[in-house]
Amino acid sequence: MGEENKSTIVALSTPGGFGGIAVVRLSGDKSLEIIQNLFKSSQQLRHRLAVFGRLYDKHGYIDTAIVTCFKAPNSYTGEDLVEISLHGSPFLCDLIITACKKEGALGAAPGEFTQRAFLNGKMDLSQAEGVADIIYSASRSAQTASASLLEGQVGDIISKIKSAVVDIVSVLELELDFQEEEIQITPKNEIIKQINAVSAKIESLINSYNYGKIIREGVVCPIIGPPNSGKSSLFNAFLKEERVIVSPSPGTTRDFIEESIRVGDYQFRLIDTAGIRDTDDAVEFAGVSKSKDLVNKGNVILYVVDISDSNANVLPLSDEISEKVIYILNKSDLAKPHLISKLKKQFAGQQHYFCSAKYLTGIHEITSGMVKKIERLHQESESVFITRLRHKEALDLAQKSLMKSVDSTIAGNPSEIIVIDLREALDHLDTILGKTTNEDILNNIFSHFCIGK
Ligand SMILES: Nc1nc2c(ncn2[C@@H]2O[C@H](COP(=O)(O)OP(=O)(O)OP(=O)(O)O)[C@@H](O)[C@H]2O)c(=O)[nH]1
Ligand SMILES: [Mg+2]
Repeated sequence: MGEENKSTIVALSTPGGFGGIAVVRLSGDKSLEIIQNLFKSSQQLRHRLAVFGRLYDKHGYIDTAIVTCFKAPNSYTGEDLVEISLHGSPFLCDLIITACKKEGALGAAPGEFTQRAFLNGKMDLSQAEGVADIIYSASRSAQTASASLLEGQVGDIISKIKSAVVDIVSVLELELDFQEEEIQITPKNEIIKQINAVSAKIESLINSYNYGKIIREGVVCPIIGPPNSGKSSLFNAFLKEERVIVSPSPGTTRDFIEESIRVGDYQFRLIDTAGIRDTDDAVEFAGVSKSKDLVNKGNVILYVVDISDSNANVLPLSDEISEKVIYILNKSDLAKPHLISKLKKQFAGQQHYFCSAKYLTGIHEITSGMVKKIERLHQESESVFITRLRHKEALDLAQKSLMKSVDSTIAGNPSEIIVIDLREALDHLDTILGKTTNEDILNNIFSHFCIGK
């Protein structure tokens, strides 16, 4: 895009509400003209210079403000852009936004500033997604991952993978051009080897999503166990111990209560569940479908056992789930000493902690253990990893196309046929960068931004 006379947009870029400062942003061809009609200062407005002055609408004085102008193309959006910092009052912000609209600006849609930055070539689509992610990041690990996305590290890796594919395509197309002449043809084995090398890189990025998803969305951490074992008490104990960062997750109706805590570099989404029936029957356990779903979805599962009950037993779990489980041997304040030593032996092979959720002992050890479990996953992962499902899906499709091209090469198909699949792989990789992404997907991505970003 970037055509002239595109609309000029305005929005509050800071959260609504009262605060020390609020920032209203204008972007588009008329930004400078609009601010000049509303702002009076003894100093001239100049590119990148913060200028102090006073804001007026046609009814009179509004507020003092610092106005910074950025001339196209050297601005966030690539267009003329103005940032107005005024006192953080919803009423004052409304006045100045209304005044900008009267001067011809339109209210910005969610993410429209960043969408314009993308359309004007200031960033690729993966970087734009990084902007949204860094705003919503709620832990050090999420911040680090989104900063890497925003800085273009994911985009760089995708570009490198793309150029490796382009190299293979070039070799095959060169052969096409010189078909009539005697030129050295690259052996099919060599082509297959090169495609497989690219495919291995894609595969490891796809695998990194396991960890990346946890980082971006938080570690899903259901608290399960028989009725009355102390799950809710443990849930409350965590919330007292660690700072709560998010209230119940939005949108979904569920019987489970979810709260997030931050431990170390990670955000854990603790989910208090209803007690699972006391049964030896693993199948019956699995039949409780909601709990089952949650257990399957869980990244770290806290299994609470009431050790004041000397008959308490633990349900058998599949290997896949066992790997994610931490046993919480609760009510240690009531447990008989001989039982504790028996339990230590019984749980020797599994990650477990003794605690009293009621008297808040052993809680810190549990949270450290939860972090340890996640860090193990991290070590298995790439240094740059993908955090967004959209990227994983595009990589999956690219991978499929590469595999098709290998099959095609093995089948002895001519170069022009092999190249079709390779080009398809390139298209899928391009959707990550936003080069061949359709309008609906773009709108969907930017609609998840806040207004003013
Ligand atoms: N002495 C002692 N009592 C505890 C401890 N943890 C929980 N309790 C008590 O055990 C009872 C059940 O605790 P909850 O936290 O409600 O147990 P729950 O697993 O959430 O129970 P359901 O939701 O019914 O499945 C309550 O009376 C708690 O006060 C503990 O560490 N020590
Ligand atoms: Mg409960």
